[in-house]
Amino acid sequence: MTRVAMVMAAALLLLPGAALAQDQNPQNQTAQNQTGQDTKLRAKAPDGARAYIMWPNNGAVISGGKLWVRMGLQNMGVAPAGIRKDDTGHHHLLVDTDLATYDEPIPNNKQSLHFGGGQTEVRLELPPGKHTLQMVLGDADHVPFDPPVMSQKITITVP
Ligand SMILES: [Cu+2]
Repeated sequence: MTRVAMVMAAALLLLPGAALAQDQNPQNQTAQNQTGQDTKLRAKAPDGARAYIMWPNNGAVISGGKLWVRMGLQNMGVAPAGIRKDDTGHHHLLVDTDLATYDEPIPNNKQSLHFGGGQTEVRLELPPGKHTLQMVLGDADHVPFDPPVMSQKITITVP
C-alpha cells in the first residue's frame, strides 16, 4: 500500500459515521439503545453477494505474524459506515472469534474489527499460534445482511 493510500484510509477513519447516519433516511433508523437491544430488520443481500478473503490463503503459515489481509466482495459495493445505499456495506474482520448473532450490530473490539472508512485491507500483527480470520459485511449500522455476506473462516498459523 502506498503512503498516500494509507493517509487516505486514515482520513476516512475519522469520518463521523454516527453523525452521517443521523442525516440520512430517518426511516432506516433503528431502535438500538444502550442495552444493546435492536429491533431493526436486516437489510437484504442481493443474489450472488459474496465476501472472500483474497489473502492470506486458508492454511497459510505467516512467519513473524505480520500480514496484510485483503478483503474481496462480489455483487455488492463498499461504502463507509453510515452511508445508506442499497447493496453496499463495509467490511468487518473477525479474528479468533465468531459472531454471536446476526441480528445486532457487529461488536467493535480487538477481535472484531470495523472498516467504516470503506477499507479493503488491513495490516495485522498476530502472536504465535493458530488464528482464524473471517470477514462479515455490515450495513450502515454495522448489522450483517440477510442472508449474511461473510467469507469462509480461514485458519492461519504463526510459527
Ligand atoms: Cu462496522
